[in-house]
Amino acid sequence: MTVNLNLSKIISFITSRGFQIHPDALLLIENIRGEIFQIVEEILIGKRDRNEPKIISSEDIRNALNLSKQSTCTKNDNINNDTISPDNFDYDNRANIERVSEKTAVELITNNTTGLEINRYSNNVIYDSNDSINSGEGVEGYVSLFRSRFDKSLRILSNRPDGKRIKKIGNIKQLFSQSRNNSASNVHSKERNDELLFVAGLVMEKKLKKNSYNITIDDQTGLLEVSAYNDDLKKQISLLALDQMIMVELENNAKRKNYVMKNLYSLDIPDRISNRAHSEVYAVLISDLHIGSKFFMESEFQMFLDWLNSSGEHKDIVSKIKYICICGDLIDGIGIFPHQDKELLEKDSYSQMEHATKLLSRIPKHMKVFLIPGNHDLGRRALPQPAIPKKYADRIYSLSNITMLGNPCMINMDGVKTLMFHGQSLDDTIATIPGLSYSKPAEAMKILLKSRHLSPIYGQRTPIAPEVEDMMVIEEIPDIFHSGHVHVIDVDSYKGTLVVNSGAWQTQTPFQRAMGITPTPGIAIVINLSTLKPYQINFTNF
Ligand code: D5M
Ligand code: FE
Ligand code: ZN
Repeated sequence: MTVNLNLSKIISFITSRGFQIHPDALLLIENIRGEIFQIVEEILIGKRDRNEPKIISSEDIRNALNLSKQSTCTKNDNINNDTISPDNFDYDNRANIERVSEKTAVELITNNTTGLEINRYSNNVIYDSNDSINSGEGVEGYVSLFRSRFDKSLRILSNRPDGKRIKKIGNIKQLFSQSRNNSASNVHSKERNDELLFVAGLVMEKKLKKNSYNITIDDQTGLLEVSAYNDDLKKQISLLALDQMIMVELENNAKRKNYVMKNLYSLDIPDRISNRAHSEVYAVLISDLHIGSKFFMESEFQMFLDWLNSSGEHKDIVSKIKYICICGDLIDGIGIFPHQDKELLEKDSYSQMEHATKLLSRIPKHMKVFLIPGNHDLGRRALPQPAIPKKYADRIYSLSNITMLGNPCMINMDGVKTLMFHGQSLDDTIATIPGLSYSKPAEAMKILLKSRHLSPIYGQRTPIAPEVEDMMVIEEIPDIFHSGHVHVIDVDSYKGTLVVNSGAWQTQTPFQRAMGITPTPGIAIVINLSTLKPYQINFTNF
C-alpha cells in the first residue's frame, strides 16, 4: 500500500499513543473526508477506557463512523455475583438507552451514552429535562430519585476497568468480618489477601476527625464509614459534594478494625478532544437578563441587539452567528425574595414577559435561540425546571426562531454538544466546598462536571423535585457547559470541555452588594464553534 502524507501522519499519531492499526482500517480511513484525527482520538479514548487490545480494526472505524448497525452500548460480561453493575443491581426502573436507526453520513457523530446521532451541519435537542418530568410523591419520590442517581452513576462507573470490580457494601462487610475472624485465629483468607476492594456509593456524611477524614457512603445495600489518613486523600474528600457518587478502593488489611481508604475516585469526565463544527459558525452565550428589575441594563442589552442586527463592528463574526443560548433568568419575576418589589421597575410578571418578548423579537430570525428558565422565571422553581409554560409566554413560543427548553437540557449546535443549566446549585457548591468563590464560578462548574451531577447537594438552598428519574446526572459529556446564575463571567476549560458562565445584564443589586458579589454584567460570550475559541464582547463600553 502506498501511504500518502495524511495517512502517514495518522499512523504516527496512532503509534505515538502506543496503538497499532490494521491495514483494512487504513483503507477505510483513506476514503474519509471528515475530521479523521478526532474520530481516531475518540476510538483510542474508548479503547483505553474499556481496556481493550491496542489495535484499531476496520470495525472500530465503521462503528465510529456509524456505518455499523452494532450498538455502541456493550453489556458488561464477566461480572462476579457480588460485584455491582447497573445490570445486576436489582432495580427495575432503569433508564432506557435508546438508539436511533443508522444513517450513513460521515458527518454524523455518535452521542456516547444515548446513541443518538448528531448532525454536524445542523442543530437538534439532544435531551430536554422538560420532556421527562414525572414527579414522584414525598419520601417515595426521593427514594426513587436517589436510586436513579445511584443507578445512572454506576452505569458511568462501569465503563471504567476498575468499575467492574465494585462490590456491594453488604458483601464487603461480610468479607471483612470473616477475615477479621480468620486473622484472629491465624487462618489466612486467600480471597482477602490478593483482592482489590472497590465500593461505590453516594456520599452521606463527611466528618473531619483528629487524625482522619471520614466519609460515609450508601450503595443501597448498606452504609459504610471509611477513614482517610493521607493528606492527599483528605484534600480530595474536602472537594467532594455531599450526595455525589464516588468510588473508593479500600485497604485490604484484616488487622484494621475500621475501613481504610486507599484511593478515591470521582466519576469525572474523561480527558478528550471535544467535537467541533465543520464550518466557522458562532454561538452567543448569555444569561440573567432580569428584565423588569430596576437594575436591568436595558440600554446595554439594546446595544447588544443592535450589534446582532448590524454589519458594522465585528462584521466577520456577526454575519456567522448561528445560535444564541439564553441560560435562564429572562425576567426578574415577582416574589422571588422578600422585598423584591422595591427593586422592580415592572411590578407584574406579565408586563415583564411582554417587555422580554419585544426584546427577543429583535434577534435576527436566522439566528436560532435556545432559551431555558432560571429561578426568577415563571413556572416550577424546583429542579429540573420545565420550560417556561406556554400560558405565560405564548408570544415567545410564537417567535419562529426561539426554542423553549427545560433546565437542564443538552443541544447540538453544528456537532457541538452544549449542556445548558441555569446554575442554581452553584450557590450551595460555592458555600460548602473550600476554596471556591463567586468570583470564579467556572471552578464550581468544574466540581459539578467532576461529580457528573448538576446539583449533587440535597437539602440546602437548591430546591430539587422528587423525580422518578434523576435528570441532573451528567450522563452525556458536553463539549460546552453553559451556566449563569452567579452573574460573573468566567470561561475555563476542563478535560476538553469549554466551561462558560455567561454573567448577566443586571447591575449589582443591594443583596449582591451585601453578599460581596461583584457581578460583571453587560458582556456576551461568543464562541467560534469550529475551534471552540471564546470571545468576550463588552457592551458596557461599546
Ligand atoms: O442570583 C444571583 C446571585 O446572587 C446568585 O449567586 C444568588 C445570589 N442571590 C441574589 N439574591 C439572593 C437572595 N435574595 N438570597 C440568596 N441569594 C441571592 P439570581 O438568581 O439572579 O437572583
Ligand atoms: Fe440571575
Ligand atoms: Zn438565577
